[in-house]
Amino acid sequence: MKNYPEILDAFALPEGERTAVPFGNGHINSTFMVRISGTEKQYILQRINSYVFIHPKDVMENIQRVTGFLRGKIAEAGGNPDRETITLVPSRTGEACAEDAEGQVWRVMLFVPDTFSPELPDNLDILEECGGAFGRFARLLDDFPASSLHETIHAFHDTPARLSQLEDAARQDPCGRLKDVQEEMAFARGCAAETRVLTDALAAGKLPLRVTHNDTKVNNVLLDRNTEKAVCVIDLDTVMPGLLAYDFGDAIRVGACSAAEDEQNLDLIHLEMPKYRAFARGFLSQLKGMLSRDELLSLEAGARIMTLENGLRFLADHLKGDVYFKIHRPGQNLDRARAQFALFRDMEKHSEEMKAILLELYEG
Ligand code: ADP
Ligand code: GN1
Ligand code: MG
Repeated sequence: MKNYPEILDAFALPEGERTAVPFGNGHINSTFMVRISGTEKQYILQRINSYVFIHPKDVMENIQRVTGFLRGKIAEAGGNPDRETITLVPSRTGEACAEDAEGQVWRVMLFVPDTFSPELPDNLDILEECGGAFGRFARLLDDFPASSLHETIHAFHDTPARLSQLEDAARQDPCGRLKDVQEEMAFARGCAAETRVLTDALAAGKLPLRVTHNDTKVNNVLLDRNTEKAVCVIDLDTVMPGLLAYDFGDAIRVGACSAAEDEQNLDLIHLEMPKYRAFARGFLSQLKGMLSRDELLSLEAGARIMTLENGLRFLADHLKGDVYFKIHRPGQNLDRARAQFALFRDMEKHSEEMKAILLELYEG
């Protein structure tokens, strides 16, 4: 009996005894940390979630192109590309991924050693580092041709479409859960106008499409265990054309919240302005001279809209029977939805203050 998934043998790895243990807290992929006797190096093995990513080869092509580009920029700046971006380990046949007997697609990357990914950081320096990491990511990819990337999940941050998907889930109500979420459904429907803020601005040509990460939870940044400085942005499956507001907003949703994403006591949930400021300072420090006034102020809308959007997505998944986001207890996606809606309501109260901080940090 092997103590690792068989597919590991398909990759160009050193010989030796292998062990793989489940790793990390992602909601989407299945992640293992791999050790091989006789070598210091460690690896990350991941099974790409085929329900979420229906074209995994497109995902891998995007990651190869984007990390290839980043490696060049990092090397030019005198950095270490093996540490500052993801390094894929090819399969024995030279592919970026390998398929198992069930048709599931797997990949292997270098494990970035001596790092940690922050879950709910209270430390403002860590938040500023996370902001800096995602800001740097946007800056380094500023001259990458965004429209040449695959759209790995169609309409990923199309918030009005997310509301429609929630309505579809409610109409089908496959698990009979709709009757218990009437209040949340009413709240979601009341936010229809709000869902259109970013999509309307994009359609009106007010905001540029960039290469964005699109899944900027702070646990998708690795920080150095000793210095607590940002090292690397990971989880590149959703890198595709998008708005900078998505990346800023989704990070604020998690990083500047007073409580966990699935907090059940809604009284504990609010936006923490010092955390917001710290993340924004790091983010904007990397983007000097790149942003118009409209794009700068869109970041505030991004925080609210990404929070609302995740609420819509969690609620839809609760209705569908938890088919998309991994859950660790029954009702967790409903808790996540309620928490996002509570945070969204609190963010609305801080809207003007959020904008003032952006202006002060960028233009002040
Ligand atoms: P998911 O899409 O499921 O969130 P991630 O790619 O974010 O998957 O990986 C899950 C976790 O595994 C991360 O939060 C991080 O802790 C860890 N991880 C992933 N890739 C690496 C890596 N190359 N080096 C070190 N840790 C990693
Ligand atoms: C998922 O993969 P992970 O856990 O970093 C999701 C994000 C959500 C997030 C909510 C591909 O992120 O969009 O915002 O969960 N990723 C995908 O926690 O759907
Ligand atoms: Mg992740």
